[in-house]
Amino acid sequence: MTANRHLADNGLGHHAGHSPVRGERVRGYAPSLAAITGIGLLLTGCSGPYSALDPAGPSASGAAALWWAMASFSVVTLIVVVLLWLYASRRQPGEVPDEQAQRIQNRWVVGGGLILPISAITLLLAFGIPIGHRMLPLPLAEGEALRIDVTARQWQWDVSYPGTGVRLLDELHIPAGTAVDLHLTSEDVIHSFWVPRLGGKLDMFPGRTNVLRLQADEPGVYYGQCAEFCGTGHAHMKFTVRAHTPAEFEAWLEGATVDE
Ligand SMILES: [Cu+2]
Repeated sequence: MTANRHLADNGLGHHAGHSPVRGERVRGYAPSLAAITGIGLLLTGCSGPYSALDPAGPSASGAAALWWAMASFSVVTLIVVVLLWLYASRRQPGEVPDEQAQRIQNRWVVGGGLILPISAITLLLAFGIPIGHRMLPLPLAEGEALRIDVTARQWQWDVSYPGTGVRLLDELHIPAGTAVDLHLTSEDVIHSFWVPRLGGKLDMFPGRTNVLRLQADEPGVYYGQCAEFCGTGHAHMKFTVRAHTPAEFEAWLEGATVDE
């Protein structure tokens, strides 16, 4: 009871007139400050130009939803395991007869070791596979996706628009609201194309072309980064994606097109 009162008194809303010694006060504040700092740090990680938890397109939205579902499930599982552990640590030996203890143990092995993981993986696949399909260049209900070729090299992104002669470095222009298929390859080592707010990452290999479908819901500027360590310049291997309205994009592409 005394300890509880000290905890309450020493929290952020501590009582005036109560004067705990300095050590107690610091110990009382520490958990609250740690919790506030932790929550603050967690929340700052949820937005920003490189946050996959601040999605701006269908592929990224699916990945973020799946992430939240997995994180929530993990937290619930952790809490349940900790509660069970506390319960087990407080039980007296011999409280339950051996035969009954064995039955309980078997139930936990079957439930926690078989039923829970099988259900979790089935759920993950049921939701994860359709979300993964949003990143694949599958046929569209209407028309075709815009194709953009991206070649990575240490430490640049070479971007070209087939049939237009348009070539850019470290910059992509795309129309918002429509699917774009990025044909990704590399000239030297393995790189990985990643625009966290628009979708998942995809590796880029020399001698092979992988196709990633992305879409920005709204016009705006998005940022990308190489997501596979590729040498000393890796950390600076960034690029910008500028999403325009379809009309603005057409105008930009026409203006940039080079007669060959
Ligand atoms: Cu890299």
